[in-house]
Amino acid sequence: MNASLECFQGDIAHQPDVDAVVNAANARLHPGGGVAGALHRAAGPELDRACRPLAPIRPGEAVITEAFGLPNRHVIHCLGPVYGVDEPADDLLAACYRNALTLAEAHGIASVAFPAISAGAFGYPPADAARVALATVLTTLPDCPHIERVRFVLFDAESAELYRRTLATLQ
Ligand code: AR6
Repeated sequence: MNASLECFQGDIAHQPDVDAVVNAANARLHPGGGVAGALHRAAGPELDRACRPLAPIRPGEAVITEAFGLPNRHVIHCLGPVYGVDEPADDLLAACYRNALTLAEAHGIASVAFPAISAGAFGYPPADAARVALATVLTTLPDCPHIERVRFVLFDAESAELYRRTLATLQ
């Protein structure tokens, strides 16, 4: 794999040096809270309008829009599993990362930033979410030759450290 994989603390709505940011969306692709709220606030109402014809989406699915007021070219919207409800959880979470990268590759996108999908309001245990996310990105990247850089953007320092430690165990 030639692509770089990095884990930083930060805000997914402030990643000006990546082509696409990934949204931890809800099924209706509404603004909502958490990652979705931050991205929709920064993108402006045009993002909500662009999302409407694409909704609803199913757990594991990914769809793509323009990024409007965000400093990126695209937003890739993924619906993660609600932990304890949507099963099998690991497979559905893995499908989010795989489908997002496949969509990015099909659009010639070179750099993608992911949040910790499902690890907030959807209740996924953080360590399990980190393991599934990183392992899936590592196994999918060899099939995505256009993608040069993948960044995980974690909201707090502890989560960023968890992702760096987990990545070290997988490489
Ligand atoms: N930048 C980076 N990470 C963030 C940010 C941010 N601006 N905001 C939150 N996080 P969540 P989910 C972290 O709840 O679990 C929404 O209401 C957060 O600390 O955004 O997939 C939607 O509308 C957590 O670690 O996504 C859906 O209904 C992770 O990002 C639902 O929540 C994901 O938290 C989706 O739930």
